[in-house]
Formats: sequence, C-alpha cells, structure tokens
Amino acid sequence: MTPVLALYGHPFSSYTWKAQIAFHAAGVNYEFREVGPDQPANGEFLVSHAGPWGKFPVLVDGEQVLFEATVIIEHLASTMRRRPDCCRAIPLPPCRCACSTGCSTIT
Ligand SMILES: N[C@@H](CCC(=O)N[C@@H](CS)C(=O)NCC(=O)O)C(=O)O
Repeated sequence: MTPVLALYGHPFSSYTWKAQIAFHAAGVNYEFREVGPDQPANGEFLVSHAGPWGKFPVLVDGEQVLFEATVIIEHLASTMRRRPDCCRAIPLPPCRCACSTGCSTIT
C-alpha cells in the first residue's frame, strides 16, 4: 500500500532533521525513505523530483511532491495533518496560541 506521506532524506542530514522535527512535534506519521547506495531507487526518485538542486529532504504527499525543508514544514502546517491534541508544525505567537499543550515550548 502506498503511504500517505513519504519523506526522502538521510539520517545524517540536518535539513532532513528540520523536516522530521516538525513531523514529530505535530505527531504526524510518515514513511522515511533513506537516500543512499543501498536504496538506489530512492536516489533515482530524487534525481527526477527534487527540483533543480536535487537535494533532500523531499516529501511525497499523495500526488504532490515538495522539496525544501521549510516548504515541507509549511505544507504540513497548511494541511493541518496533525493529531488534534498536538502542536502546530509552525507555532502561533504565544499571544494567539490556543493550543492547550503549550505550543510555545517548541518555538
Ligand atoms: N535548501 C535546502 C537545502 C537541502 C540540503 O542542502 N540538503 C543536503 C543534505 S542536508 C543535500 O541534499 N545534500 C546533497 C547534495 O548537495 O547533493 C532545504 O532547505 O531543504
């Protein structure tokens, strides 16, 4: 079965971590697809889908493919795919925050 969300990246990539932090903070599940010599298909996917720079992370959300860590985080925030009891991927300023679990702790 095709996962709803798939994130291409590498465990040692800080930009991959940037995207992953938002997913974890928002409680959103995704399939991690590691880029490396042991997974040639993942690298080939990046060549054709990671934009002009061919860098990771890259997110696949259904038919949509997004690159740039910040774009991925903003996509996560705009689609609001998160646990209802959890924090936003992009926190609101504390004065506007209605999250009962304390969004300001992840700013
Ligand atoms: N501006 C990009 C930078 C991504 C980036 O530099 N990723 C590195 C890994 S941390 C990469 O893909 N390096 C492989 C390469 O440059 O070929 C973003 O914010 O996602």
